[in-house]
Amino acid sequence: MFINDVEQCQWIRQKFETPGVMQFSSEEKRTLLARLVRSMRFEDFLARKWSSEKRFGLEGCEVMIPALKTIIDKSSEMGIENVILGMPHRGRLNVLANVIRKDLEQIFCQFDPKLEAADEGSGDVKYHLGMYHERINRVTNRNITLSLVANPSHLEAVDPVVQGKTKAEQFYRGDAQGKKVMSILVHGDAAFAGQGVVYETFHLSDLPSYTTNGTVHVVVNNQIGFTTDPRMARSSPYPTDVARVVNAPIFHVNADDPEAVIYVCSVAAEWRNTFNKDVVVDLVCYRRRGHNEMDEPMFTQPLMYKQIHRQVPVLKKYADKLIAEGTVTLQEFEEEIAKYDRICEEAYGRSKDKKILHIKHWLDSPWPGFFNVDGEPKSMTCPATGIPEDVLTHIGEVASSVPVADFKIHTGLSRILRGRADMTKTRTVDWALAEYMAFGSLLKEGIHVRLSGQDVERGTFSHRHHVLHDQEVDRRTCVPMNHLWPDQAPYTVCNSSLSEYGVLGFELGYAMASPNALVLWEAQFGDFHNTAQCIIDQFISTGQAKWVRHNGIVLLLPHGMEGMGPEHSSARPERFLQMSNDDSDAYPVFTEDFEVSQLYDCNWIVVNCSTPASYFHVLRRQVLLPFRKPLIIFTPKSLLRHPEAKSSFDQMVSGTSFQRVIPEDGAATQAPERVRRLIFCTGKVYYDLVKERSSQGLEEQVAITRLEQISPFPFDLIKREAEKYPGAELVWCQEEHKNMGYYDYISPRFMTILGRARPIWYVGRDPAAAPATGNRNTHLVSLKKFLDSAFNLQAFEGKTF
Ligand SMILES: Cc1ncc(C[n+]2csc(CCOP(=O)(O)OP(=O)(O)O)c2C)c(N)n1
Ligand SMILES: [Mg+2]
Repeated sequence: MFINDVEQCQWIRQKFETPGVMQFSSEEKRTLLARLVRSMRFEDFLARKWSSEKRFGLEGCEVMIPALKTIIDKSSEMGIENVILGMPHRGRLNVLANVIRKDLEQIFCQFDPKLEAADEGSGDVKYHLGMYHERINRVTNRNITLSLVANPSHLEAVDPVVQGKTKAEQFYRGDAQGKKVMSILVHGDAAFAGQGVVYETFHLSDLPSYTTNGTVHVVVNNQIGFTTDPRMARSSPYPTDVARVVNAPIFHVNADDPEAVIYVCSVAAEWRNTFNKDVVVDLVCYRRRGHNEMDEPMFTQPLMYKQIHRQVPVLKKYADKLIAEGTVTLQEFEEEIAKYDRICEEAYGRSKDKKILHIKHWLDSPWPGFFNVDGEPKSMTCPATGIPEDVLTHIGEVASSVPVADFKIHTGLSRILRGRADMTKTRTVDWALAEYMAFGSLLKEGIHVRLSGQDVERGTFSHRHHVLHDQEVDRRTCVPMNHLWPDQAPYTVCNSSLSEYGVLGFELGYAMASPNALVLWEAQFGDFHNTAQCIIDQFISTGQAKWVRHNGIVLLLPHGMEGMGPEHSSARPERFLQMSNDDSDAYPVFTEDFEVSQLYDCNWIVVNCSTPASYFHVLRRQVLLPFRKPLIIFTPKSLLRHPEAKSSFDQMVSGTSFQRVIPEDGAATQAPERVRRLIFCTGKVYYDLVKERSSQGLEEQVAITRLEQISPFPFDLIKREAEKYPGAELVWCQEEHKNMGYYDYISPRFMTILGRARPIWYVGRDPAAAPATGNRNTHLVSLKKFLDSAFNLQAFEGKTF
């Protein structure tokens, strides 16, 4: 035990060291036996019917089912109404059947190889799917909602997702103490010890904006193998090490002693309810079969498995005990078994009638009212994202003020606020103010906004300042965004722990809970997202395809080549674009709702805004769309303070909306037929290009058009732009290296939309291994070199494509 709080230690001591604490009524013992019967006979049934199928059975740790049910019963008794579970493969089908109570035929039909998938994405294997179920808890007779969050193979990746969803459910219910909503995380012993995200998740448990007020963790610890020596249970090393690091109590219990297991589980639930802290129950068990049912464990562990095969199953042991002490008769026990076997057989019969697999039956987070009854968006339009001028002005005024009395802010900050006041008066915004306008206006419309990440309150680049700190009173803070309107939705801005994997997973889970929120995660610098790659690959890019679950999470990834070295430069746009599912070779049909239907069909949206107004609109569009898609935004660094990177209120007022493409609007448009070159670009390089064009006096010969939305690709608008300048050479210019950035993504799409009749020439940095040089001079030389090529009108003469 690694608890240094005396009260907590005494509490635990009293629970375990008081003589005779572990007393059960015969009713409780019979319930335990019945639950063990279900647990064991479920696995037996699957083994009999589908002997050559993987199911990751629970044999050896059948007690996990009564263990989880005890935690739920006890928590329900203490007032919990909603339990969110995350768990890996081991025993998952059994948990679905016997804890969550998924219909058995729904589970059994998944074993039918002929089951046809409804057209709802690419799906997932049966032991990854999620589930949501509202029912009456039989023991407490109270309503309880149980959900099991869908997860990928990647062990433990679901942990922070479950925590985020739990936090959100608590938040929306005003359950600040976690008395109504809680999470349970089940772990394998090896994954629990080895996967760093376990630690990242535990670490969030003590941070105010991330705590779920305690989680009960259950470890299925089959690592130590089979032993009859009870001391082995105490020497199980791995979970203990993890618990030591995270300072949570860990209760080891022998899984062959069902009464001890359920006692420990009820103590764990009580601990959580009493102290609002995490707790670990380590079920020390063995694994009767191989890793999966197709594995032969005797290949590698012959002696251990000889012993395991001699081990009497826990159900038989416990039944013998209860029969011997007279709590049940042999006949009652056999009837209990026969009853459950019959239930399984009948469900099996019904499962054969199922011909179609609907993944939506396995949805873990339904959003009632958001879609129509068929689960489709209610419309295929997106309202204009502009807002009335007085709303902009009001937000600007609050953003430049200190809305509480006697609050002394830093003089440097006063200067920043004065700057915001001036911008508001002159009807302009910079990046930070545009973000304020987007968040503030959504809050007005009842949309909860949550921004999380390292140092997001101030902003990595010290531009945001969403939390004001009193310079004279320690820890006195003020969030002006929460002082906009009396009946606004709440704004949460929170500095996270120094984690990407855990925190991004958490925010994704938070965004799962409700569609009526804007949930954003900001990376300190864009490249740090790669330590959260598993969340991006396994959940964000693929989540909807696998689990029919929409998610509107926004990733803010600071990006830009500014001579800062190989890191802190690139948010790796190429990676996101490579995972975008819009077809590069299919010439689209330009229907009236092309823009929105393209968004509906894609797996995520990738944008790189060049103006504050663009950023404002895309944030608002994210919530106004009639469906949810993850949004990846490459955000600027130097543009945060660039004098040209400002937008007028005119670009944000009612009637305006997000422009996927911002066409050239200067001198070149006067006589487009005379334009020699049309440069397409995205993001910050636009400002370098405009400056260079002006210094070379090429405004009439060269047009510059910006892609604000890169994916899904704005085929329609690109076509229009290219046609506007029939005599122009088309160039794609990017500041990233050729094998990075956007080029590989945009190039085939340009070819498709241009019918391969005109080339799109590349201008940018040469291919490279590292995303940016560490040498400032090399950076500037390569910048000059590609800007020269961009305006060298002879550069591609005579070249073929
Ligand atoms: C991140 C990750 N790495 C590797 C694997 C492959 N893998 C699947 S199960 C497993 C063993 C898990 O052991 P444990 O956590 O003890 O669970 P058990 O199967 O013993 O219940 C491994 C390595 C995986 N699924 N995820
Ligand atoms: Mg294991």
